[in-house]
Amino acid sequence: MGLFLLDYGAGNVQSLANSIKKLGHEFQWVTSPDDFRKATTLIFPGVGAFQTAIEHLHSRGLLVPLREYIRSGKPYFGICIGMQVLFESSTESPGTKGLGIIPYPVEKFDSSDKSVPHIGWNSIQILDDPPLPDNVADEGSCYYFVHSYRAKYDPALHASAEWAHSVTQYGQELFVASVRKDNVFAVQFHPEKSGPAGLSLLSRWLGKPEFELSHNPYTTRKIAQPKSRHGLTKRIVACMDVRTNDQGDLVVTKGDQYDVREKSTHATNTAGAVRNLGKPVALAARYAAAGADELCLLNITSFRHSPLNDQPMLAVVLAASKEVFVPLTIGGGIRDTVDPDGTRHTALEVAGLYFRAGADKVSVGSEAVYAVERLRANGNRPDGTSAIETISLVYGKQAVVVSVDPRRVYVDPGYDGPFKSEVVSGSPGGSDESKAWWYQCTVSGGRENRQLSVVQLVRGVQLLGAGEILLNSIDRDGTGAGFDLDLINLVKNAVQIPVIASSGAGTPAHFTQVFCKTDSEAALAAGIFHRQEVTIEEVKNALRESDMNVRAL
Ligand code: 1PR
Repeated sequence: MGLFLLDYGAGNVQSLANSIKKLGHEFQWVTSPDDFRKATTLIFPGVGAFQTAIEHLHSRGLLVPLREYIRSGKPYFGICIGMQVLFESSTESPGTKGLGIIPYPVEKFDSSDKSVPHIGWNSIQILDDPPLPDNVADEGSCYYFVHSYRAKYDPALHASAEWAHSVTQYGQELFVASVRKDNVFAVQFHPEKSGPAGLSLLSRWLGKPEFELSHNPYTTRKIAQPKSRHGLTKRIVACMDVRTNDQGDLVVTKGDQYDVREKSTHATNTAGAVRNLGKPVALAARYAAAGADELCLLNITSFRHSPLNDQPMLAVVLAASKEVFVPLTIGGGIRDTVDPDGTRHTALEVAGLYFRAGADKVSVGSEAVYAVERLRANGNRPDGTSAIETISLVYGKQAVVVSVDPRRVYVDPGYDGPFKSEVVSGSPGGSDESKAWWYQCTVSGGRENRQLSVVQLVRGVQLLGAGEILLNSIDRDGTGAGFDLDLINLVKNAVQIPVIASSGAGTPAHFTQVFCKTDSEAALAAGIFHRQEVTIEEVKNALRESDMNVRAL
């Protein structure tokens, strides 16, 4: 069939292209309005901002032909932004009109009872009644969502009842997870990032004859009601710190409190060498196959290189995105850079390169600290120039993670310094009993301390438009002593965006503990997975035993 993919110029479409190739289908990219006439089947994927998507389509003369294509009755499959553009408008960008095929607006999630964006693996409830025997989506599976805006499910509203094919619950809100009517099928989640369940959905849709894709058998739809608890699962993230070793090979390494060099010689003479725990792409594929809900690749020596010349890391992302169909966050060096020949690149260009290579989110580290320092010097008024602001404007805030590297600063009980309101005291009976401390931000992988607290940082980056916090702890990194629960609670109480707890995991029980004692949405580990001391399945089994939602493979 004449399958075309529409790339509106922002957002990661590479993953979808890779998954379609993996499923053995050929496709062409839409490059001109004329391609809509040639297309017999069209997929419009995309993560990003509503306004950017509409403006790109408009400026390339694709908006009207896209509407005509959909109205012509030929099969259309929209993903995320490809679903949202079908609606009349989005409160993400008041004044920007959508295609208006579904006559009601997309609006922001209510953040009063939950973190926004909605990020992670959630279940769907299919509304076809009676169920179709060969529905492309699968009610027993979890799919990966990443969005701040959603079409509310409101069965009293005719258009909602008519279009909503499945719903998902986040907090107490039910929203439209997929729409299906005549030739249109569109999903709010990302099948290309939803592991085997997502590939199966794509495969089933692509495997249907065009006639069937254009003419859905009539079904009535049941009315969904919110349940007592939503289906969003706790995410388990595997993190790979990547750098070149002394032989010039790109390896996954792992520090103890950020020191990645071997200490003891033991049998081999390796003292001082960069710890080598494997090859990045091979490890990424292994973790995805083992059930990791998300992968994180951090280029930990980026501050010494220009990322645009850092071809090995880009090559890693390109190769990993061909093998891995779960979300991929790339960090290290996301900032304005200058090539050795003097060519300047903005952080937005750097991020764009990684998104096009296959990253779903970028993680900003040192640059986020500098941006918040500037923000505070400017009376907490964002000026639109920081990496966080420019990237989130184009790709959406859900694509911007801020990686935080805090370190404890112990103080006397009577401490009266500038961070006194953020001082944490050790709990009675704990190893830190009788101690008090605050958390200081660092840059360049912990090498330099800044006069900024972790609370000031996370509040600042939320204001600038970050979508998620990756919360490391230099004190706990590589220790296996468990997550720093005081730090995680401090940060969770300071922001409304999701938080990934990181550093210190040593046992499956540490994951249960972090989800029982804090509201973090995800937990990340590195060392225990690299050294194969604990498997991802063991972690998930421990969470299941504590009655927590986790994604099955
Ligand atoms: O400043 O934007 O270029 O980003 C640099 C990135 O590299 C930051 O995300 C920073 O956290 C990371 N980084 C820099 N140096 C190191 C290092 O280890 N020497 N790694 C480093 C940070 C911490 C976590 C680790 C968890 C879990 N690594 O990534 O995976 O602590 O470890 P564990 O489970 O073994 O305890 P920029």
